[in-house]
Amino acid sequence: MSDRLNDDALADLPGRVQRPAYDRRNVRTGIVHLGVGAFHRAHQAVYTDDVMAADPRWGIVAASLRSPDTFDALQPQDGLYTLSVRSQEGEALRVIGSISRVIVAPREIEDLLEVMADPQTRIVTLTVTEKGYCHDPATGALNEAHPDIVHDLAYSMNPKSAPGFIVEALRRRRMNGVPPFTVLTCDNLPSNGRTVKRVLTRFAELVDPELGRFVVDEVSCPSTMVDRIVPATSDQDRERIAGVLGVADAWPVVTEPFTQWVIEDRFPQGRPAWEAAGAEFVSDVEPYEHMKLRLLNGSHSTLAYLGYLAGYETVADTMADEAFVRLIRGLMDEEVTPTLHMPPGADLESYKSALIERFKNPALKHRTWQIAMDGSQKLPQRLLGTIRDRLSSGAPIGRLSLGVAAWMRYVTGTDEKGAAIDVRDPMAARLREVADGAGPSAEKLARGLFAIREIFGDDLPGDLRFTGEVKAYLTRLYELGARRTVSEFKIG
Ligand code: CS2
Repeated sequence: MSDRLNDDALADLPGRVQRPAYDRRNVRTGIVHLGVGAFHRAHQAVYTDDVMAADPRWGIVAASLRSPDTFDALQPQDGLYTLSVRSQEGEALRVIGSISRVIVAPREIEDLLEVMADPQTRIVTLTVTEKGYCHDPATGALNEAHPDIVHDLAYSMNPKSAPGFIVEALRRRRMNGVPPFTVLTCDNLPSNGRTVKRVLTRFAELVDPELGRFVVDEVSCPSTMVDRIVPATSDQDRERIAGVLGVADAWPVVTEPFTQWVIEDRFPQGRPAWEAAGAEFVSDVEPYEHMKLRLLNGSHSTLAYLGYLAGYETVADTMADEAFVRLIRGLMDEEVTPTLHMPPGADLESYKSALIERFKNPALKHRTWQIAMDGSQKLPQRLLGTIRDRLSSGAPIGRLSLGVAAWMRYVTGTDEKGAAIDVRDPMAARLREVADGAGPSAEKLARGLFAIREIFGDDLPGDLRFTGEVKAYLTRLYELGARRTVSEFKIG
């Protein structure tokens, strides 16, 4: 018997571990996924696994656009991995079988393009994180100076980026008379379907104006709202899970019980019946997207920067401090909720209370440092859009501004005790330069960062109420530290 999770090991797993309810040999490929990180494996791959018994046409070929790590872990496991759902009540384990093959894009470019161009592939899903769209976060337009885009436009048959792969595969399909696949983005971007369509259209136009028209007219890019908290897997998780399985799983994923997926129902080539697994199909995702990005992710980023600076390792540790709970509840109730326009029947009160409980889940070790990553790509849709709405109606922005100030304090790269912060961000070098130039001056730091228009746009740096509040809170963060700033928080 194998000492590793794989098809042969399934039959001998202990009874408490749920396993695929279908014969994996009958599964065909209907979906290609780009960006096979933990989030995809704890979310879309699970919804798909749920419907596979009823409809085996939707197996997933999943590609890593960069590192071979996921391939190395899952290839010896026949694509199988364990989903661990953790809460205070305990842990439920389930083996997911919907991923039939993992491809490492940089070394198997042609294989990936081939499967994307195959008529059986009807949907290309994406979780490539915010920065993977190679767009300008403030405007949502393709960043034509992005090194991967410059490369992919010059060598369009050998792409590196997600837009490069998708457009080349669409070009091949068009040439072969195969209808385009539906492009389903599952990243936390505002109007994510519209954003990916804008980026793909521009990229295609630059390759060939006719291809650009084809993308505009023929390619469906429904928007989605995706939600499930999935912290990075730790070695402790691996050990604990292997202990139960009786075999090793090199890369299980650990998540919470909550999961939500709201999708616009525009799939000209068909789709799995994901509604049978709990997904919600609607005609317009935008209100849900705003709700989630602004309430969940806006709070998450605020907690991550302030919590990290206050010395808290995880979100749950941060939320064990009542002052942070008060701040976040105030942020949601007073500053975000008035900007949301929900359809009748949506219950924001329960949603927000559930969010507080989800953030408090002590069984999840979601590091503040992990969420703090890539702030330059996240701030616009998580905090700045809300701030713009509030400014235009003259409403208070205190807690939102504190969130932005905490990000500024964080990206200086030095914490409150003088230790280095490992700031991960595609703009890290530029942020560092501003911070170094500013020295200990809050005023200079704020001014330098506001000038980055890819983040703050052309409008916010000129809004004195906004810049004044952020500077005031940044000064407090320097003087009092994050913990006291939060516990003594008052508006203005
Ligand atoms: C988090 C998200 O890392 C982050 O930036 O805010 O990944 C968050 O956990 C998910 O969006 C929850 O659905």
